[in-house]
Amino acid sequence: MASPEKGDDTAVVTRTTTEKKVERPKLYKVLLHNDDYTTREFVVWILEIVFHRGDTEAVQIMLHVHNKGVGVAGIYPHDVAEAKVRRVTELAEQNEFPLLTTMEPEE
Ligand code: TYC
Repeated sequence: MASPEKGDDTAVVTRTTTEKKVERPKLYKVLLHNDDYTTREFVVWILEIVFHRGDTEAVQIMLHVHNKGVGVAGIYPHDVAEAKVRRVTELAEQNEFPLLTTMEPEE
């Protein structure tokens, strides 16, 4: 149990060794950005292969990015989000598309 300690006019709460604070891992949005050169087909393929989206959802996300300029491909812990960004960048380069992907902390 946490116990307040006195000593001055500030209450201090300490934790015992058995009381574990459970931290939720911070999550990151992986964003796809629109451009004029990457094909719609390639973006849909990326969403299916890298982000495990079904065909209908992949097309919806691609169209959202195409129309709005940016969109969320998926939300992951930091290391997973980083790996997805690297994989998309690698596949885009191999296929000579300028497709840009970034990550940002979720609220
Ligand atoms: N705007 C591209 C086109 O019309 C399609 C596109 C969609 C490109 C999403 C990038 O992240 C993107 N061919």
